[in-house]
Amino acid sequence: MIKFPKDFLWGTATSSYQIEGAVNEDGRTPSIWDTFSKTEGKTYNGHTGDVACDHYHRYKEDVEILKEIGVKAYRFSIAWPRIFPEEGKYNPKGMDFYKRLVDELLKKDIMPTATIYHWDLPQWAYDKGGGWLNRDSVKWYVEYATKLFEELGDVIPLWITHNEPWCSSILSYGIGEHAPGHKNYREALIAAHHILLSHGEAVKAFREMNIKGSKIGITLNLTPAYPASEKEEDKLAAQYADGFANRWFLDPIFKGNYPEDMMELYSKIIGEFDFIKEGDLETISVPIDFLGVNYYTRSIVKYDEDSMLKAENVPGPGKRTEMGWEISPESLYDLLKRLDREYTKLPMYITENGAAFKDEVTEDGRVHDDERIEYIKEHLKAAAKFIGEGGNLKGYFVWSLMDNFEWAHGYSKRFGIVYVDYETQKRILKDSALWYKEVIQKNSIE
Ligand code: NCW
Repeated sequence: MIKFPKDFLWGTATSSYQIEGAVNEDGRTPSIWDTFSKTEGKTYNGHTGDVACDHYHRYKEDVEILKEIGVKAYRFSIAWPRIFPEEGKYNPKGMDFYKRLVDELLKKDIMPTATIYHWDLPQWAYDKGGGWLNRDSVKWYVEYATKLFEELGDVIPLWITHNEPWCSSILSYGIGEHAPGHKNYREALIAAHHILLSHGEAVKAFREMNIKGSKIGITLNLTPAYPASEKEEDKLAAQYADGFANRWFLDPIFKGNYPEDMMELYSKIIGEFDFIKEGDLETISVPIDFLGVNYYTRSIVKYDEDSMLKAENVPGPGKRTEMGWEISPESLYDLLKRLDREYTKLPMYITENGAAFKDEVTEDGRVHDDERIEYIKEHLKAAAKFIGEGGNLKGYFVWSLMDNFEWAHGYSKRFGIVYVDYETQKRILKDSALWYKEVIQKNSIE
């Protein structure tokens, strides 16, 4: 039996566009994900978030489920186009939804944890020069974040400025798999820079408002990279893969600079870094209160002279989830140790960890998702090992509370510990939810 610390924060996570639906209600205007998902060929079978889990109307039932599972905290995100449906135009009706949600959570003694930006950029912001490509996006974001702090600042103990900037920049502007679907590496790095800058400016605004009792941080998706062999060239490939996925975001936040090896590599691809202005890195590296870590998988790479990053992914030996991601709990341990050693002694939270598997409702009306239980258990063991060695890990949020709109994969990938029947919107607690409930109750794993 492995015990967790007494105050360990057990939670689950979701995001607005993935669960809410109600895309035209109470003054909300489209986000880039509405546009992207309605563009032919961008999402699996043309799926959109129009209805999703209909959480906008069913939030009370969903909070009831959270209570049933016994979570201490719930991480959700706020939809920017509900709060500012147009540039500079605040929409109190949109804010009311989150006030109702937070009230419901507090009534049930569940700590609200809010992500300010989980990828649903207002379409109006995109229409003004490409969204995050425009340096004004920083100003728009800070106006939005400040409004959230004014209205909900002290009732939300944990604020997360951004979810996975790697995804909202590289995957969205460089690889093109996510909205807005650009494939331009220079743009990807401009977007990443403005997103990081908006993070720093929002932290500054938060500090100036002196919000009592609440803390602010950022969530990064981190993918440890390992060389395929002991060869020096494979080690170099792993160094670049690490720079690409991890250091490009960790270094500016914790060290106040972009990694030099990556600057050199990238400059050959994108030319001048003229979008980095004086003082930007000071802003990006303003002190935060905690780091959110989203961990799903690792990468193994070998040297490839012809690829942009000089690295080519090779499949690892472990089992894979439905996303095709190799399961590697020991890499979570390596990652946490490395963060502690090289970057920060601040509190860390695993703000997302979980897996998509082929879930089916069986004749007994249940979902026997043993693989997910195994996945979560092994990752919790890795987390516990880190804590046992003195690591400052304060909580763990399963991705996700319930099955939802998995971006470009539509509804074809199920990450939930609660099953959603999209025809009827019926929720069924999977075996993993029942198991997680016991873990929380006992504050330990077997
Ligand atoms: S795609 C992605 N996700 C999933 C999404 O549903 C959620 O909104 C995100 O926060 C599940 O959790 C995050 N993250 C991208 C992770 C990149 C992993 C890279 C694998 C490379 C082999």
